[in-house]
Amino acid sequence: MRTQVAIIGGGPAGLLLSQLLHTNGIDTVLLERRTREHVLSRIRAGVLESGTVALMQQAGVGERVNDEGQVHEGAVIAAAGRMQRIDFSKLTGRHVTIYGQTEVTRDLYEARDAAEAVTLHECAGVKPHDIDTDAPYVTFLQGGKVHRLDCEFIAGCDGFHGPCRQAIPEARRTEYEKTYPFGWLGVLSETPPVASELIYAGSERGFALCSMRNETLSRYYVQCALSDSPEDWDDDMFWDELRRRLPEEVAANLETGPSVEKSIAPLRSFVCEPMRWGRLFLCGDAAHIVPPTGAKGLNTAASDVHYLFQALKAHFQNKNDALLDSYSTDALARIWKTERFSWWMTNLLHRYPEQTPFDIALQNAELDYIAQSTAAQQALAENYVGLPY
Ligand code: RFL
Ligand code: PHB
Repeated sequence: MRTQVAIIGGGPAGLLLSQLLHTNGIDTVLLERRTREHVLSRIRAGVLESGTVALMQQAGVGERVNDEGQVHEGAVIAAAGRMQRIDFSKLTGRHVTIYGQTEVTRDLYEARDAAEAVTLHECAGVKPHDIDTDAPYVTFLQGGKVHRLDCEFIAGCDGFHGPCRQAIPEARRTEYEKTYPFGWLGVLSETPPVASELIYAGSERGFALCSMRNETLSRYYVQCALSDSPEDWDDDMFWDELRRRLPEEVAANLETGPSVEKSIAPLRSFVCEPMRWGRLFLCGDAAHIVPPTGAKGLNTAASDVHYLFQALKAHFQNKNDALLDSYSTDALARIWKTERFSWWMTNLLHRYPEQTPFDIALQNAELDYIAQSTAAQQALAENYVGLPY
């Protein structure tokens, strides 16, 4: 088998890259470890930057997000006794769109079907070879047989646990990591959202987030211990804890119902440098992770896709490799700013086990500063709606 770009991983990064390349006449084969149903059932991100939506439009999958995505022109920070609305539109002239990652991946898989693009599911033992030569290839096991895919480039879109990052020699790779001493317990419920905009709440009992997917589907989170498992939390416990962390007037409006999904995600910041080795290019969670507080995971994967797509297009259409050569530097410059923002927002709103009264006073001072300073609100809004590519 031969293709121009072998894409490892069929999450949002791999699917979006493949579709963008396909619409520009560049051939790809996408290798995914899991079934399509499994990929489509993972409940993850819900907030899209306008740059992410623009990329979907460029890839020809913008119709449903345009029709069904909810435009949000602000969000609320509810902490230190006040509810502070951050007005994205007024402060930045921009907005975010509420549209689930499940829907993004569904739209992309449907576009692949329509384009008859090659997707191989349930590929085991996927391994990149000869990435530091002009003739890289990938081997994998599918249907009980070993296959070889020859290509010109490999895009490592295989998420945090995939094999691509490990293919960069350990001695030449630097990994920066910070783990947080808590996780997020998330619940999806078929109830109307408690408010029309997202509410990020900091409280003495810890962080909580009120989010949504549409008018009848809500997504809520509470900060939890890393040792907790979803079975430790029945639905009533979850709703009680969520109510306690919200301002009274919000809690009073909370409509509860049975959870349709419940999961715990640990919080982590992680960056791998460089993001390129020879003809292997890492993209998305394969190269970096952010804690979900700033809603940046999926959006950062999309910004990598933007840089890599432009670079591959310049190579194949104009024989110009300048953007391939600067890919790692260009992508990392934006990633580090997003890492900073996600870390900052996490620190602002969570309770830490070892937190001292001094630390808490600083959090309150910062929240007070945000409430009083348009410049501080603008900095938050500018990062939240997404920094330019
Ligand atoms: P993904 O989505 O992890 O996709 C990688 C794909 O690669 C496949 N794969 C392999 N394929 C072939 N061979 C192998 N050996 C492979 N190993 C792995 C996987 O099956 C998968 O299909 O990475 P990608 O495309 O970079 O997209 C990134 C986003 O998915 C991610 O940043 C966000 O979902 C992060 N994230 C969240 N971000 C937000 O902005 N808001 C959220 O609320 C939010 N919640 C979450 C999240 C990530 C989570 N994870 C990864 C545990 C909740 C969770 C639980
Ligand atoms: C979500 O809707 O799942 C969501 C929204 C905002 C975040 C994180 C997750 O910051």
